[in-house]
This record gives sequence, C-alpha cells and structure tokens, in this order.
Amino acid sequence: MAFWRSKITPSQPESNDATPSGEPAGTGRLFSKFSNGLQKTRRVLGTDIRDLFKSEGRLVDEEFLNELFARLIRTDMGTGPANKIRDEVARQYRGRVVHLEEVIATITDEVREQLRQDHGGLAKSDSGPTVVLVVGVNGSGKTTSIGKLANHLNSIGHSLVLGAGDTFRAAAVEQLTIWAGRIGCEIVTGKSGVDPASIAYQSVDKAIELGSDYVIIDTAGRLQTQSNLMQELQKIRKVIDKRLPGAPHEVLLVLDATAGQNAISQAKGFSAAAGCTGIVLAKLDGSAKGGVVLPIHEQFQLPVKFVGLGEGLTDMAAFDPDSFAEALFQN
Ligand SMILES: Nc1nc2c(ncn2[C@@H]2O[C@H](COP(=O)(O)OP(=O)(O)OP(=O)(O)O)[C@@H](O)[C@H]2O)c(=O)[nH]1
Ligand SMILES: [Mg+2]
Repeated sequence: MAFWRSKITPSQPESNDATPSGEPAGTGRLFSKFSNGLQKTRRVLGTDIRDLFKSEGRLVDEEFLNELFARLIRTDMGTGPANKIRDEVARQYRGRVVHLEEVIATITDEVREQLRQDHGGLAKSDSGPTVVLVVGVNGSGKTTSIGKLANHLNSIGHSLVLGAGDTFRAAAVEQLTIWAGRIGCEIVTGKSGVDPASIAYQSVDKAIELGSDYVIIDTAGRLQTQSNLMQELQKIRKVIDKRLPGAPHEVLLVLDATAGQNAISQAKGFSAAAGCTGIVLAKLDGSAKGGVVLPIHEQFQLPVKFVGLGEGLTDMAAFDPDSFAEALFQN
C-alpha cells in the first residue's frame, strides 16, 4: 500500500522530476505544482482575506469573524470547515489586534489539520496485478486522469495495461488509445457498444498473462441516479473479481473540482454504489473553489488520493495536505 505516497512527498519530488539515475532533482516540486494549480483559488481567497486587514492589523471581534467566515465559504469549503476555522481564529485571537500573517498561519494550520488522512497512496496488491477501476460522472476527467496516472506509473518503472471500458463512445476508446500510444503501454479495446465488463475482464486477463503491475480500467461517464448504469458498474466489479479474486483493489471516483459543491452529492451516490476507495479531484487548476477539498474530506470516509492540476500528462499530484494548505495562501 501507499507506494506512491512514499514516492511523492513535499520533500521528495515525483519520479517524473527525477534525474535519469533516479536521484531526486530537487525539492519542493510538489508544492510548486500545487501552487500553480491553485492559482485561481488563491487569488480569491488570498485577496479576500488580505482585504480584511489594514496595515496596522485588525481587532478580532464578531464583525471580523463574520467577515472572515463569509470569505472562506466563497472557496466552496462549506459551512462546517469554515466554522471550524472561524472558531479556531476566535479561540486564539478574540479581543486582540492581529496581523494578516498570524491569521493566515492559523488558517493554514487548521486546513492542514482538517485534511489529515491516513491512506493517501495508491493501493498495491501483494501478488499479481493491481486493478484500478475509474468511475465518475460525464466529463469529470476520468480518461485524462487515467492517462496521467498511467504515465506516472510507467515513468517509475511499472508495467501496465489500460482497459478502454468506455465502449459507449467510440471517441473515448480513441482518446485512451492516444494516451496509451504516448505512454507506450498496453491497451485492451473493443468495438463500440460491447459489454464494458468484457473489456474489464480481458484487461485483467491480459495483465495476468503479461505479468503487468497495474491495470487501469476506464468507464463511461454516468450519473448516480441512472440505476441501470450503476448496476453495470457492479457487474464490472464482479467480473473483475471473477478473473482476479479480491480485485479491483482500487475504485477511484473522479470529481470535477469546478463543479464545486455539486461534486459532493455526486460523490455520495457514487461512493455507495460503486464501492469507491478514493477520490481523484480533477481540474483543481481550473477552479477558484479549491476549498471544496475540505467538505469532500469532511463528509466522506474516502481519502483524496490525487489531484488533477492541468491537461498535460504530468499535471497530476498525489494529494498532500501540507502542500495543499500552504499553496492556498503562498504569494
Ligand atoms: N484544466 C484541466 N482540465 C482537465 C483536467 N482533467 C481533465 N481535464 C479536461 O476535462 C475534459 C474532460 O476530460 P475527460 O478526461 O475526457 O473526462 P471523462 O470523465 O473521461 O469524460 P467522459 O468520458 O465523457 O465521461 C477534457 O477537456 C480534459 O482535457 C485537469 O486536471 N485540469
Ligand atoms: Mg472518458
């Protein structure tokens, strides 16, 4: 378990950034990735909070706390997390004149604390290929996230098979085939309209035959309210388990960060129906509401495993609460 987390930490840059010998090329790459990806959120949050202060500082009273709360929830962090931050600022500073830096340090600590989680890394099976099933609503970023994940796994020396399980749209198969070509990994495809469960089965079969380390299976976008399509996911899972008992080892739910609070209700339906084990929060770079990570984390028992920070093959990072919290405010 958690191999990737140990590869990507704030002090250990991604292997993508490693020198050819495998030695780290430098530190802080993950932080700078978050920092770039969170530009939009930071612009809103940072500016909003700075605006609360005058150069001589500001008295922490009810009015200040209410204004702070209103600005925090503009990042879509929701009332629960924003209340906790407000309470912590009140506890530390009520009745005192504070400066911007003090409040930002408190908020950063509180965000970091709220996002603390145990199982950040990608699952790894003890023997045989690790099977990762990727699910989510239409257009959330599933196929792109698979490309990035596959690219990363490949770059650190893992062999893998992709399964083009979105047989609903011919373009989806093409899209994944292009990613596989760019990465140089195996892919299992079928004709448009074939049962996605059979593609899933064949993908696992292929990985077993080749002795691959990972199988990542794409699925068509669906809504949690489409019960027939949710049942299809169950079938896919069952068929995978039949070929490789205990698999899939990871069911990643891809959420679109630009969908804000909607992402949360999507996650609820999916996590229950598809047996999700982790979240990929895609398009964090395109959102000014990156605070949505907090309620997702608060309301689900699911760890946020990866975040999408752009459209390129390397624009993904293992989620790290420390880097995330700091990147929210860094200038
Ligand atoms: N900026 C940005 N764009 C992203 C990211 N991830 C995906 N996208 C874009 O979002 C759009 C949809 O991505 P896909 O990967 O095709 O989404 P999907 O969930 O596979 O879509 P369906 O298969 O149609 O359900 C594409 O234009 C991607 O380039 C990200 O992290 N950042
Ligand atoms: Mg897709």
